Amino acid sequence: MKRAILLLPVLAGVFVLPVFGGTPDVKIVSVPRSAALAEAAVRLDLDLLAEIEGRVLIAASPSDLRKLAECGLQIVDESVLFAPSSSPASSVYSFSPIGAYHTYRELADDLAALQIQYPDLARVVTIGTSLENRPILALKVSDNPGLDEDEPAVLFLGCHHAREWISVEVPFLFGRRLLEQYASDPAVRRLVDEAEIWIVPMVNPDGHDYSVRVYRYWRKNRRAGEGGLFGVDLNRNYGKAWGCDDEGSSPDPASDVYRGPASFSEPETRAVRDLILSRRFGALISFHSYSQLLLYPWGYTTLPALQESLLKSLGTRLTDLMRAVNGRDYVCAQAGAALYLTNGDTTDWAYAATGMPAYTIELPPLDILGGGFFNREEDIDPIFQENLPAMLALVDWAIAHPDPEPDPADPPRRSGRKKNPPEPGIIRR
Ligand code: 0X9
Ligand code: CA
Ligand code: ZN
Repeated sequence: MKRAILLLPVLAGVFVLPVFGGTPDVKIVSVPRSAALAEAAVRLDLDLLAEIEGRVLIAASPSDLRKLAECGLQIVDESVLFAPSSSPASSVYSFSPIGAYHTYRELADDLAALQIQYPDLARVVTIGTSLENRPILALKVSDNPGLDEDEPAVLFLGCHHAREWISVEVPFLFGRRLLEQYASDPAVRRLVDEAEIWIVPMVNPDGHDYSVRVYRYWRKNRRAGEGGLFGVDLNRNYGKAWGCDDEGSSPDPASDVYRGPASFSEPETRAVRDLILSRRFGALISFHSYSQLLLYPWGYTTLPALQESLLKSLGTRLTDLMRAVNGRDYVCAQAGAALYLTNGDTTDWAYAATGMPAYTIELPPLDILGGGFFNREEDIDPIFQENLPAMLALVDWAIAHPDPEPDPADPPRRSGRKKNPPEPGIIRR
């Protein structure tokens, strides 16, 4: 999956963002890795994006290109490889720079419009502010949305990773769907009445914006670090087993899985943490792409969680529902055992802190041959449709199982219970 693509961001520098879309000013070029390039990168403050098979990808302005040429470096224009995905059929009718996908601005506008259209059911809440000062927006869907009703809450997150554009759309469409169906569908009405449904479609707005404007494969946030290295992997920055080894995350700021200098060093992860600790959350899905998986804790170890059997049986029910819609197969498995180890990921922390079932869904496609991070615009709706019954079922489950108990091995919610000793048998570095 994604990490197999081996995009290893290297040195990056400050540069002025170009205009949207076709990036008329900035080209993505590649140059062979060499001492001359390393020297030029520092001197010219180049925005180095990644290294693939000995070639370094650079987001280069016209003046960068001139200077690179003056250095005698062999430049290959790779821009076409990184063009935003769009299908002419739908984009022709849309003025959006990325077609049916939401930019941050479009998302903010569409969420605001939902609140205006459904004032009795929807609130847009700013749960924090990104590094580049974008409000991190949540849509709260509930009866009496202006009140804290002390109902079980369920959380749907999208876009920890900038390039996973489809992961914005599924939670957004879920919110819209609940609002549209409330009046006519008694099942939806019951869920919205009895729970608070929280949706944060774009946890990483800065990274997403960078992926839209400059470099489609950007993954991390846009933290500027020492030596011009950019980005913390937000899905390695949470506080459960953070940095417990260098396999599940990296201490190297150049890495695509850089965990940051401390747990919750990033405002984006703090925003999610503070939301989760602010009320009674009973279940969570964090959407990513791609691979068609539904993963449950732990991710930091191959050992099972205390609630393994619940996490697995509920997860399997969800994947059964998903498969039934379009026949597309999603595999349910423990994250650390089935995929690869991660530490500091969202769902490990959320499960540890609250005891709620917390799932990562890796949306389609199955693999790079199916398009990798590039889902066609026409696939957005079918992908949403096949996730919808599972999302509804999880809300239903949370209503029936209020107030999860934290794993006794794990930290308590802010409001209450005492900290217990670490889980036996797990060696932490
Ligand atoms: O590596 C990640 O953060 C997630 N995959 S992605 O390709 N979207 O980046 C997977 C996180 C799930 N947790 C574990 N595998 N432990
Ligand atoms: Ca409610
Ligand atoms: Zn991801």
